[in-house]
Amino acid sequence: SVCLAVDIGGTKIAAALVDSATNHIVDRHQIVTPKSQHPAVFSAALASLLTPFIAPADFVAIASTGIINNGILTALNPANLGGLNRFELVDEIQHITKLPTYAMNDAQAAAWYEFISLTPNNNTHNMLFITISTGIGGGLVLNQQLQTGARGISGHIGHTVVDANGPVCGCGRQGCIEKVASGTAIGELGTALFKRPCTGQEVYQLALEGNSEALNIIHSSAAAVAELIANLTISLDLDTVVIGGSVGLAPHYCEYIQQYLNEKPELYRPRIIPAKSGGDAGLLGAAHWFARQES
Ligand code: BMX
Ligand code: ZN
Repeated sequence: SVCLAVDIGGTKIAAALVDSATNHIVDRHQIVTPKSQHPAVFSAALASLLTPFIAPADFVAIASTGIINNGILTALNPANLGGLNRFELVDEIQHITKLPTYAMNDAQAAAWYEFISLTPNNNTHNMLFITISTGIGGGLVLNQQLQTGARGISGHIGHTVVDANGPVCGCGRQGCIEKVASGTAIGELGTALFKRPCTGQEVYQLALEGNSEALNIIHSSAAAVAELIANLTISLDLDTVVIGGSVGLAPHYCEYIQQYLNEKPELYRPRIIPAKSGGDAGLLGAAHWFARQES
């Protein structure tokens, strides 16, 4: 069968046709995520992106930012979506495509794909996937089973607190790692430091060019992620952590995480590997996960 896979992130929305037999992407297109709190704006953008892909598809598999429960997207951090905090994702896309439609969280989908992409007969039992991008997302595979959670919440590690006195996150909590270490946070810290509007990408570029203040921002982000990995490893007995997202896969970022972990006792240091499927893990993970329900 052919899957129309959709990946809805805080920065971009990608759509692709995936051949379920081979797990290969045959056609792909992406747009910038509309930043509006009005669901109608979101629906219109999805309709124009998806329409050209409908004819060859048998079903739709969505990986989306936000908590996905019973087909409804609830933003934990509405700031990531221009203030949009509730969207009838499955109903809207079913209405557009007239196809059977399924949805799950983006990081959970990517976690699943990265897990099944590990070499066969591996010894991986407990794996965490972390995406450091617009936000910080996560997906947990425990006892080789993806955890989606009874309410869809499992894996939302971006909202664990790393600085009790830190800035208030869009989720309402103070000092979440997403608020201090995500791509958005890196941009905000750069904006405050250089006293001009900066994106996370610009700050990263400056760090790569040797600007020491920008490099400090990147290092604090990687150090916070390393601390989170150590905490989750000792809670969940993680053996493998896969790093993804535009920041997570940027030059040297994984090495920085590894450096900070190396300072900790051995029990706190799982195997750290960069995501194999880069920006396509969400699309491929949702396609694979829901192909099982279709057949
Ligand atoms: C946020 C949260 C997660 C998501 C993560 C990464 C929202 C809208 N999203 O923590 O559900 O997995 O961001 O999302 O609350 P991305 O857009 O950065 O890929
Ligand atoms: Zn938060």
